[in-house]
Amino acid sequence: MTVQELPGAGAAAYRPTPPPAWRPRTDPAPLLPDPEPYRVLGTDAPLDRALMLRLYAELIRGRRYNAQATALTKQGRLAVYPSSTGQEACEVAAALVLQEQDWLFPSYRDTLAAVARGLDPVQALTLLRGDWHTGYDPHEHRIAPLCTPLATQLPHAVGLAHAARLKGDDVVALAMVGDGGTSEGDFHEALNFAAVWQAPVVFFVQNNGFAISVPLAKQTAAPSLAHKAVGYGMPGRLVDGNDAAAVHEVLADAVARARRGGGPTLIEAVTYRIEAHTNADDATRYRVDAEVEAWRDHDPIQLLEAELTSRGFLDDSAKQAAAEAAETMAAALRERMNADAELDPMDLFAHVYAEKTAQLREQEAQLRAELAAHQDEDEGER
Ligand SMILES: Cc1ncc(C[n+]2csc(CCOP(=O)(O)OP(=O)(O)O)c2C)c(N)n1
Ligand SMILES: [Mg+2]
Repeated sequence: MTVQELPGAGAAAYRPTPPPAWRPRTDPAPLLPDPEPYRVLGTDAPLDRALMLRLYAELIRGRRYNAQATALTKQGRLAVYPSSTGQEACEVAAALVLQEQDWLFPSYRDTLAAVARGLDPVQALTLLRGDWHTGYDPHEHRIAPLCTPLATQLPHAVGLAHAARLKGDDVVALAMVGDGGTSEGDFHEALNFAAVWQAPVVFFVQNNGFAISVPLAKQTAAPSLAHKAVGYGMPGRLVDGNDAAAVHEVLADAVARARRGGGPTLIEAVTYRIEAHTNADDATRYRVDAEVEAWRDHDPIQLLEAELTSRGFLDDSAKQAAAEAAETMAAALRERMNADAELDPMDLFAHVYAEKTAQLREQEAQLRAELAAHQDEDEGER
């Protein structure tokens, strides 16, 4: 039975609109991204001095945090670290544009965004150390767990934002995802639901050029990732992801739009992953040094520092204060990460299911028996 044959539908039966009357439901023109990534630094746009200095201090701290976390992997204190070196402008701006009641939905690459939002740097690394599932209470800072399965954080963000709107709560969700994550079904589903529901969500894609070894050209044939927005009926924005002032402005506009009921936005920040995918990856196998060096000349810290210095916003003492604060953070992180965590291996089985499956119970019993046997051996040796 087709829709037209529905019993009782009568004169009101559905009929496809005949072609001459067809019009786009939404004018696509305002949804289209700028032809070039939006930039602020290097233009004569006015800059908010206090905001720029805050961004600068956070970028310095963020770069130091990335370096320290990477060093901890080499010392065996951290299992794995996906560095956001070179992407700090995106990480920091994402944290700064949100209000306290808003939610951040980060991916595994975005520990820095979580830290810039106020999460304890050690708690942010708990998962990557292999100690515990998330390592922090998501509700405390309104930061969803750092998400490893690509793009699955996006439908979660939409669900939370939509639910908040139905309840009348003033909440915006900002969901971060990589260029590779845009090829996942979850990306499509999240954007479609968000646009249909006009949910207060901002989708923030950090296009850092690669999904592990897969370059963007093999990932998509779209004119840009921002163009994908048009297919769902939301605006797409393209921004220079290494221009902290521009990223902050574009994200802040999208968050404000979502907050006033204007619906979702898709933002593509064009940036570059300076380090390998993680410490477990060898990037020299799939890209040349010259490319990395070219991006180093477009470094987010250098761009902001040069601009703020030329505008007379930044002097040597402010630079020194930022560097010292970053060193203090790194020293504390080192010290705390060097302490052995006290872990109970049986915790592996807690919080996986509300009711443990038979297989999980069996594994739990097996581990308990093995641990008891080891304990007996240890006591026998004494
Ligand atoms: C659903 C799923 N498929 C595959 C993977 C394995 N994987 C981990 S990271 C990654 C690349 C993701 O690249 P991108 O989205 O560009 O993020 P980036 O690492 O560059 O920040 C892949 C394929 C995964 N984590 N989840
Ligand atoms: Mg990527």
